[in-house]
Amino acid sequence: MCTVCGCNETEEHGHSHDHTHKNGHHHHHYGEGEAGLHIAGMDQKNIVQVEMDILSKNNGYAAENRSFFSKKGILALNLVSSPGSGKTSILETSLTVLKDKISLKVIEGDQQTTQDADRINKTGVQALQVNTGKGCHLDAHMIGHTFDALNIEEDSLLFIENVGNLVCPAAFDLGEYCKVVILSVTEGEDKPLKYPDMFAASDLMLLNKVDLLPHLNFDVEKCINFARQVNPKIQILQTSATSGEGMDKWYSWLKAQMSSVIALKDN
Ligand SMILES: Nc1nc2c(ncn2[C@@H]2O[C@H](COP(=O)(O)OP(=O)(O)OP(=O)(O)O)[C@@H](O)[C@H]2O)c(=O)[nH]1
Ligand SMILES: [Zn+2]
Ligand SMILES: [Zn+2]
Ligand SMILES: [Zn+2]
Repeated sequence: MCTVCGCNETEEHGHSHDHTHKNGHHHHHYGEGEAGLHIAGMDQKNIVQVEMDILSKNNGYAAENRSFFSKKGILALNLVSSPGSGKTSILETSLTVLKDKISLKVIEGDQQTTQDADRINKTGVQALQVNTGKGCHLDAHMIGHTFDALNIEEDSLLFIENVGNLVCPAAFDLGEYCKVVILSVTEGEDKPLKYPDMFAASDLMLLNKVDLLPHLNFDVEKCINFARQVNPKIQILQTSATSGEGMDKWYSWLKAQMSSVIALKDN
C-alpha cells in the first residue's frame, strides 16, 4: 500500500542483498515480506506499524462518513481507476440522464486543477473539487470536510471520483457503499492481474470505451476472466461513455443499489 513516511532514512538495514527467487523465475519481488512492500531504510515491522497508524485513523473517519450516509439514505460510490479511463466522462453522461430523477452530488479528487469539477458543474449537478497536492488518493477525512459545502440530500446519490491511480485508493476506505473500478479497453486486459488490490476491493467493474474495440486487439473474455480470478464476486458491465452503449445497465445497477440503501436507512 501507500505509506506516507517522513523519517527512518538513517536506519541501517540488516539484510543481505541475496534475494531468493520463488518458482525459479529471475525477478525481484519486494512484496513478499510482512509489510507487502519495500521502503529503503525502513524495516518491515516499522512499515507495518506506520501503515496501521495511518489506516486506523482513516478507518475512524470512514466509519463516521458511513454512518452519516446510512442515516440519510445516501448511496456513496467511490469511483477508482488509472488516469484517463473515463471516470469523468461516465459521470457527465450519467448525470445528464439521471439528474431530473435523482438528487445527485459529486466530489472530484485530483492532485491539481478544478477541470473535472468544472466539467461536472456544466451538467447542472453540483461538484466540489478536492485537490490532494502530492497525495495520491482521497482519504476519509477529506470526504468528511466536503459535507458542509455540498449539503447532500436524503435518499440521494453521491459520486466520489478518486484520484486517477490504480494502486493507492484501494487501501483507503472513504466510508463508501462500495468501490466501482473503471478499466478502459485501451489499458490492456492484464490489468486485473497486475493491480489485483483494486479489483479485489471493488463490487463492480465498468469495462469502458468498448466503442474502440474494433480498432484494438483487446480480448474482452480474457479480461473478464482475469478480473474474476482476482475477485470471483465482481460484477462486470461493458460501457461506452461516448456512444452510450451499456449505459442503461449501469443506470439500472445504480437504481437497484439506491433502493437497497434507502430500504436499509437508519431511522
Ligand atoms: N472512445 C471513447 N473515449 C472515451 C470514453 N470515455 C472517456 N473517453 C475519453 O478518454 C479521455 C479521458 O476521459 P476522462 O473522462 O477525462 O477520464 P478520467 O478517468 O476522468 O481521467 P482522470 O480524472 O484524469 O483520471 C477523454 O479524452 C475522453 O473523451 C469512451 O467510452 N469511449
Ligand atoms: Zn500512493
Ligand atoms: Zn476525471
Ligand atoms: Zn486528513
